[in-house]
Amino acid sequence: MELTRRQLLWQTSGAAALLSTAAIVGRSTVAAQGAPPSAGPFTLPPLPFAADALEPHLDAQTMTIHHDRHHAAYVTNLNAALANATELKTRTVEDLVTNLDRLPEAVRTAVRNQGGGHLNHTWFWASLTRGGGAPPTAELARAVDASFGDFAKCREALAVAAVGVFGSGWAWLSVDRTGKVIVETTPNQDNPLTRGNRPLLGIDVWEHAYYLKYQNRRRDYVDALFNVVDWDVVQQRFRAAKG
Ligand code: MN3
Repeated sequence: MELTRRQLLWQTSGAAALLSTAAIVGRSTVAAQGAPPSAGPFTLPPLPFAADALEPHLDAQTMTIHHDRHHAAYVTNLNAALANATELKTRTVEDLVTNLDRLPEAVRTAVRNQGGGHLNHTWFWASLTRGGGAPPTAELARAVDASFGDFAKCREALAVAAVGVFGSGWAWLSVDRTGKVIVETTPNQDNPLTRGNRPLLGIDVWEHAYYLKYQNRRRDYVDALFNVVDWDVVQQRFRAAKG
């Protein structure tokens, strides 16, 4: 389990991503968990913690449904969409989402929605941990201060962006093309990689992520989520994005 977690840390790095993405989306991790074989090349990675590990902030029932049904559906649908696209099935989902505009039109929307859903959720689970992590330090802290003033203002900007997403989507802490740390939002299951940015932390604001416990109180969910963010993981992603 620890190995899985460490592999997940590195998903946004260049060379490291190429090495680890197979494990993230992959056969070996799931096989080790005894999961049933998937019909396609993409498989559902197990949650890197117990479903109740993030209680009381994120409840076990929401986590179970979110992972076992919603994330699983993105994987199933992605495999179905690419069933006849032999040349695409060998690529990583990160690569597919990054190069969306170069994909055949017949599969582009499916990769955007289902591939994006698979990728976004894989990263999401990996950025959460029981009890949360210490605030950013070192180079990430300096970059956050440079962009937002301080960490509290950064968190507030991210929360405000998350609350402001109309309908379903994500709020992100990302690194833009110039290396600056920014807050951005994407609709549906779009990912900043498609814009050329590097995501550090995504906040899922689809209602399936919070409605059972928080109903329409999205801000309460976002504030609670900050209690279980693993900022060490965010920092690792920042280093990889800058590297
Ligand atoms: Mn979700």
